[in-house]
Amino acid sequence: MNFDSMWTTLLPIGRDPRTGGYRRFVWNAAEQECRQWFLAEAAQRDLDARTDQNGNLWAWWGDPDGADESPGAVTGSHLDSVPAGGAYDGPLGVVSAFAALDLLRERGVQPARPLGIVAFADEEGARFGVACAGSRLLTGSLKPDLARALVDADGISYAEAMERAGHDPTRIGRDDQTLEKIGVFVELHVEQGRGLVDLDAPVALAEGIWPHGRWRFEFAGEANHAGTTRMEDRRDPMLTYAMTALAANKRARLTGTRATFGRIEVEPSATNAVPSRITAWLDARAPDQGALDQLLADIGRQARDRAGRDGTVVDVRQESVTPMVAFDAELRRSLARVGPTSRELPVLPTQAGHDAGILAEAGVPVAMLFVRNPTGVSHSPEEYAEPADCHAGVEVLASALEELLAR
Ligand code: HGY
Ligand code: MN
Ligand code: MN
Repeated sequence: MNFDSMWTTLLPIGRDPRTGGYRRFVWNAAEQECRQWFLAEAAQRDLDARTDQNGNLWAWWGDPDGADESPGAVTGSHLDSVPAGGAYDGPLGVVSAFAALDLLRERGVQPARPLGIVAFADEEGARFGVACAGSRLLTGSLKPDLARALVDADGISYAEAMERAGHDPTRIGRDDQTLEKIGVFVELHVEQGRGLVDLDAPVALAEGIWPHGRWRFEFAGEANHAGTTRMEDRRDPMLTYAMTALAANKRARLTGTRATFGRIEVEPSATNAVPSRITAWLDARAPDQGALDQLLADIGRQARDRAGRDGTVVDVRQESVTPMVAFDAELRRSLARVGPTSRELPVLPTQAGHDAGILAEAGVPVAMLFVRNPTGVSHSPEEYAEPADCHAGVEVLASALEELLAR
């Protein structure tokens, strides 16, 4: 299967040889090399390749602009990674998309509507903080002015980074012309847990995505000498942060939700100084909106209570949010039988965010396929899928597309 050769070409791009992790961030050199890879695969197959105004990559089999055409069946995922991310989260869906198209052509399928392959820009939001920026800009759920003003850790704005990569940042924003071409979207993704290991199955359909978001907590105190300042005279925001992180973990464990502080910045970050400020980012997720709101309210209250005792001040800002997503049940039912056996594909919920969720919010009928991950680990170089399972994923994706292309 062409899957293997494509996978081998993409694999070394942006990989840190020391850790095996990736740093493919939107508009950086590694991510642009991935874009070149995408365009080369599209060219090899004679597909109509385009970069839309928001930097999302498209490759079309058939004419998506044809007046008589039904809107396309679209598949794909993303090529960017989290810091030190794994190889599969995102790229598996894009490589599988090209491999599935090859399989459809081998099967002699004559599509009744165009087939689109997409690689959405900046799904992880690793560089500028907002997840799924490319698909959110496309649907209009991320406002262009807000996106342009986002800055990375080096103070480079989204607009500047995009311009340096040769794209016009003044044109970003809702793109109806592109949206209208998406009649249905199927995203294949590596599973980010052990659901399929437990079920002993290679591929599943997704049920929906938990509501989730990112919040920035600013803990402000007073910088002072680590030796001469008596313990009782300090206003140390590190303590407020530390207690908040513990409280968040406890609340999440007690309520069946998720709360993670995975990134903090310390000012001035000196070993012999009480810090003046801690900025900490909370990623929180829950099975329903009410539970997520309650979780945030509880963490915020505990942070403020502790700040009162520490003589510090807490400010909480939401940076991005994705409401509950339930994928199209009708579409799921119609794809349930495209699996490798006569059994229906199993159905799993997910706590991870995806561009598929953003399109579903915008009213596009969406389905997702998950491929078994034997380690159950994701957002880490430990993320994995066996070649045989990847091939099974391609087969299932091709069958799903075949069904959708006949409509
Ligand atoms: O963070 C997430 O849920 C996803 O993997 N982008
Ligand atoms: Mn991810
Ligand atoms: Mn992903």
